[in-house]
Amino acid sequence: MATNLLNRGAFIVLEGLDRSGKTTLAYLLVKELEQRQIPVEFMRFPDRSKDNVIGDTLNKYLSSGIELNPETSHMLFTTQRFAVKDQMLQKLMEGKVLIVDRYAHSGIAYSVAKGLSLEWCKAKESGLLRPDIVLYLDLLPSEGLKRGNYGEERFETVQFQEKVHNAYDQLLDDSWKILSAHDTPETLVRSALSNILRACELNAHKPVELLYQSGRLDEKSPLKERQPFRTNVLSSQ
Ligand code: 2DT
Ligand code: MG
Repeated sequence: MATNLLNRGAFIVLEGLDRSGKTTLAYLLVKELEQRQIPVEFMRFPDRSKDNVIGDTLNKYLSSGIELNPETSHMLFTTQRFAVKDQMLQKLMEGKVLIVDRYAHSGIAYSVAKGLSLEWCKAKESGLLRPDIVLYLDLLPSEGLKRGNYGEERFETVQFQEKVHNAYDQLLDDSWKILSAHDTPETLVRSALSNILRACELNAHKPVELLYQSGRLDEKSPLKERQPFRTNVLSSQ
């Protein structure tokens, strides 16, 4: 076991179709972890902040205010993730659990649903931090319709969500835990929490891996020694 690694936090991603309950579950999980005195931070992608140019552009795109071709929108979403990669690693190394509402898998699934190839999309996400767990909230595409405010945004049609659902299926790997979005919040929290606590224990002394790459971050060159990349323009965090 590596001895030069402090207890790092676990990197947890919540994924699923629109209206699958990711954000609600994320908030409940943060509360549960805080109650247990486990350091935790919540993040979400995309960051729609109007005070950064990419966030503002994506916000307009999602609410159908502007058009972008699929490659352009894909790369804007991806850029936001790379822009905070170092900050995310820093937080994990400080022992914080990261609860992240959507990540690279949304990026790939929604772009594949638009017709881009899986390989092209995966290549763009390669080199990001790899989540320890992806908690996937499995929702029938037709069920989303019955949940509140459906249809307000660009991708909220049953036909499109069906394509996203199929695309998510192609991303499943051993880091995924499938939860039924139809379960009660109490059941979801219980099951998600037990997965998270196990991941905290299992990964505390393991280096963070990289997504869709075989390499790992070099344990001998801690992030602290690296010059942080200036992300002020891209990120409000
Ligand atoms: P919400 O804010 O309701 O989660 O909607 N999306 C998201 C992409 O197309 N690519 C991405 O990389 C990410 C993170 C999914 C955000 C919408 O943006 C889509 C729904
Ligand atoms: Mg949405």
